[in-house]
Amino acid sequence: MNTQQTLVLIKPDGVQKGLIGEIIKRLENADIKISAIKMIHPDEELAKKHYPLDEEWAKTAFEKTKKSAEEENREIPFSNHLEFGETLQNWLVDFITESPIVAMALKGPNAIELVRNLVGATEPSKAEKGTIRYDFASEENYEKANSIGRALRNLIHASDSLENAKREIELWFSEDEMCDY
Ligand code: FUP
Repeated sequence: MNTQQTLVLIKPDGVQKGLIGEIIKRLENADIKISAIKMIHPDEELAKKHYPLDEEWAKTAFEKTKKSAEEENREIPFSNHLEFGETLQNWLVDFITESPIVAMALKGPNAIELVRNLVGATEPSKAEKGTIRYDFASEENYEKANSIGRALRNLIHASDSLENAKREIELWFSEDEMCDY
């Protein structure tokens, strides 16, 4: 069994919509265990550490956003991933510092992929039915968010790799906050 750890943040929209219990229920029903949990209103410094301006990250996010715009014959006002990355980081920092969030360190078999599958695609309107993003945020899409200059309100962040899971868990939790049972 490939036990992995992952970090989930229930973003401000998830907390505001009263989805904390529903999200935890779906995770626990999928054999995911909570190793640490807290509600926290992050400041700008913590938010920037969570979303560091990394070139690879900016490239991947830019490609996804560009692809979605091209498929819908829309223009996006960014010429390259670096320009996009800076703007996206600001949007994301504004978003996750807006109001309290719930941070969780999770553990379970293939937890990284499993949790991302439960969460669904980045753009909620394109997420599969039955995923958290589709079921509770399907009205949200890149066009709406990009056109008014804000981050996608897509309810959840979930780590996308072993390396990021480790970095993110260490950022949000200290050793003594981690529990085993
Ligand atoms: P994900 O892998 O689902 O976390 O998504 P990405 O790494 O592609 O993007 C990181 C975060 O930026 C996601 F929450 C979505 C958000 N984002 C926007 O808000 N607008 C964009 O145009 C692109 C990404």
